[in-house]
Amino acid sequence: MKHSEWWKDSVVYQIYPQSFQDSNGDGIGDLQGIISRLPYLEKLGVDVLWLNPIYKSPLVDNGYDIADYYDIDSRYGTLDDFKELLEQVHKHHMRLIMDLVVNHTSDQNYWFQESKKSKNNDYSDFYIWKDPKSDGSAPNNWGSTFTDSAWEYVPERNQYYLHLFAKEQPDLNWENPEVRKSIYKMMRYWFDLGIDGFRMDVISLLSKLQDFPNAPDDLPLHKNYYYGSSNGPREHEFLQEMYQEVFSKYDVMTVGEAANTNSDQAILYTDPQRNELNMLFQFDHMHLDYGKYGKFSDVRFKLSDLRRVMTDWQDKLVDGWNSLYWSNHDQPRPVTRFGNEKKYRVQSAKMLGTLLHMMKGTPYIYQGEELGLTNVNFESLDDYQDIETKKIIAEMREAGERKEYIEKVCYLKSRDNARTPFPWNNQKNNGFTTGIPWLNVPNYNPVTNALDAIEDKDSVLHYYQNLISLRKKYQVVVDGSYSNFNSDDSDVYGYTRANATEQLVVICSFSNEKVNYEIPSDLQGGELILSNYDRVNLHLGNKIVLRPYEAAVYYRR
Ligand code: TEU
Ligand code: CA
Repeated sequence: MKHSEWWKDSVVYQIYPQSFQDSNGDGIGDLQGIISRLPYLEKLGVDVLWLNPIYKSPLVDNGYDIADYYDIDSRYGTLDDFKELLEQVHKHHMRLIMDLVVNHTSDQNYWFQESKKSKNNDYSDFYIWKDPKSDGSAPNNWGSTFTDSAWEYVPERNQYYLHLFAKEQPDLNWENPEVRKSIYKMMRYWFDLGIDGFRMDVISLLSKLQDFPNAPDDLPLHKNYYYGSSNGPREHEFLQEMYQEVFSKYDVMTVGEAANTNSDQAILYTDPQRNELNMLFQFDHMHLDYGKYGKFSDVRFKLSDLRRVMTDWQDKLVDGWNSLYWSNHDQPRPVTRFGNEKKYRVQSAKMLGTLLHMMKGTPYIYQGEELGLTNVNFESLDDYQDIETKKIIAEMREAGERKEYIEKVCYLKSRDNARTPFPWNNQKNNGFTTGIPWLNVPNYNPVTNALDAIEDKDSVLHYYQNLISLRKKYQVVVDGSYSNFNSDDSDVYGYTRANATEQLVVICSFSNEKVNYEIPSDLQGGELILSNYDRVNLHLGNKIVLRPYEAAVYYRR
């Protein structure tokens, strides 16, 4: 049975539970905290809430290391709290999707605890075990995101196991039908409880090349990590099986996180005829400012590159569907990265929101993006808690990088920028907790907070509210086809969306200065339905003087 495609006209809001709202003073955000903030989210107008992992976990990688797929971690609450949350989300006219982490588990998971004991128990083949090379070294040269080698030796079995992430995150063996069955069963459990979908962690890594070949030496860092596991030979077979066994039975949405996946491969995942996933998180626009240490660089993106990759995905996914995002719990704040966090913080945050939300696809808002939050000044490198940041700091120190450089790239790229507690007001700890926040940044002083934003009619928050409402008002925002009309401008990104009766003309400036811009003659004369500046004095005939980071959306019939 095919279900309705409600996710196409939805806006998703991502909640990082640990950092959203603490309800009991232990400094950790929790489920009751989220319940207490549902009115804020309903008012914002978002349709779907996505929660980062809240399952039982030792939190080596903040919950992406699951020890028990069937239980909620006690830091966040109980299963009853979760059921209450789900009911309340639905009462507030929203839906709830959970994170699904099935490429790997925690090493504390019962499956792994059993698996590592011997080569002949029920769980022996649940993970990827390989014999050492004759000299005792690791089976191949694969690297991992959070450690040097992707292999860890276990004496009990005299074997290595594969972990593409931390050594406490062993990769599951998807070749084993028992693994797949166990995962599908667990997925049905959550759907039977009533959840509305899954965000599927590193879903493009499930199927590994079974001869486990060495990666070529000259691959850039971020490619080496997933060499031999990205879009592997049985990937689509597994997802089609998952669809038959699970998704086809429920009216739910699915979004796969797909590292190392290009737009041609994405078609295979998202073409509805193929019965796999609804949409993917792509990484091409996240890789535009990579440098020597991969993500941790001070390279600034180029608008021409951004326009090229965004247009590529918009053009390619015609039968499939795009997910649209600037940031998440792994990425820095968009105003800092793509806008101007100082002089034009508010204007550039609104412009970035406009560019993204008017594109074709389902937009995702990461908590705090709707306030235009910036990256965070950590006073000392020791204050970072994220496992990825810690690894890269050690690596750069070892390479002899200057302290100032390390501080700079961590400021620009650390995942902790997005993981700081949500600022609700200007009370103690910005209203996040009455205790000590789990991620405690000395002298943390966010540029704004939710309460101020609610009171200020020109805030980024109100603008986002408006952006979301346009999707409900104009069908063309949902179904219009995309066309980029200025492929060579170094300051301005312009595109149209069009269906049979309506057209949108979207113009966004990425410049810190005023720029003269002429709307192409066949696109002139629309009604201005959205602007991040006062509307007066915008037009000079058909020429517009675009002010710094100005965004304008025109509507034509
Ligand atoms: O991230 C997957 C992923 O591709 C990461 O390597 C990502 O590129 C990196 O964090 C960027 O800095 C997912 C989760 O979103 C992330 O939080 C987890 O740490 C990771 O999987 C392992 O589960
Ligand atoms: Ca708490």
